[in-house]
Parts: sequence; structure tokens; C-alpha cells
Amino acid sequence: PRIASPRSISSTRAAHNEEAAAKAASDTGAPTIFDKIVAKEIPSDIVYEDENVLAFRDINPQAPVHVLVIPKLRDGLTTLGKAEPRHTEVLGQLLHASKIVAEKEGIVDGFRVVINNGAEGCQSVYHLHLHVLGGRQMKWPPV
Ligand code: TR5
Repeated sequence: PRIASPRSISSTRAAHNEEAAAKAASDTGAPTIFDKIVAKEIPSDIVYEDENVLAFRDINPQAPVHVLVIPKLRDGLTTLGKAEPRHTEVLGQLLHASKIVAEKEGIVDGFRVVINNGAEGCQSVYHLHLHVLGGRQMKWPPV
């Protein structure tokens, strides 16, 4: 049988993600799996936590370090596109927590923070989250 190279494994994973994004319930405001992760009804590998923010490892990592940073309270932020002036404080907290995660993970040579927004942005979970990726050379453009 043909053995998949690491490259094709990772592009298959990426294709799965696009599929998941295409199939994901659109932005209905329904609860997501991340509510259960915040409530600790589903276990996650937590990297950082404070009063407002939770950071845990992505179940399908796209880099040696791949951590999701989410607001504990979604408060309407299904997507970044739903941000309102009342959200600016938590948006800042999420970015600051991303920097703490990068520091804790030791990705000192560089890292990337990504927000996928909506179906065309490849978003599959409708609870705002920042992806913190690092531990390898990133590419640009991100395609
Ligand atoms: O595609 P977007 O930007 O919406 O990112 C959603 C991310 O959530 C993907 O990278 C998924 O791999 C990740 N994900 C999905 C689930 C999950 C998770 N990360 C950690 N733990 C998870 N559980 C328990 N369940 C998921 N469905």
C-alpha cells in the first residue's frame, strides 16, 4: 500500500479542516464544544487560564505548538465579525494571553496568531478563538 508522506498527511488534515468548516453549522449562536471545554465537562490540555481566558491544545495540531485561546464567556462573539465596542477589553485580553502562551511554550524564534472568520475564513467552531502556532518555520502567504 502507498504510504502517505508527512506532507500529504498534513494536507489531508488541512482538507479535513476545510470540510469541517464547510459543514459546520453556520453562525447560529448555538452552544459549541468549547462551552463544554470551558465548563471542564470535556477534558482539554490546558496551557494557560485566567478569569476571562482559557488556552488549550488543539486536538488536530498544525504545528509543533498549536494552542487555542478563547474567551470563557462567548458573549455573542461567535466570530470576530460579531465584535462590538463592548468586546474590546476581552479582545485585548485574548491577544495578551496569546503572547503569554507563546512565552510559556518557548516559541521564542517566532510564532503566528490566526483567527479564522466565517465559512470562507475556514472557521469550524463558532466560539471566537485565536490559534497560536509555532515551533516550525511558518509560510507566507498562509493560502
Ligand atoms: O477551524 P477553526 O478556526 O474554527 O478552528 C477550530 C479548531 O478547533 C480546529 O483547529 C480543531 O482542530 C479544534 N478542535 C475541535 C475540537 C477540539 C479542538 N481542539 C481541542 N479539543 C477539541 N475537542 C474536544 N473537540 C472538537 N470538536
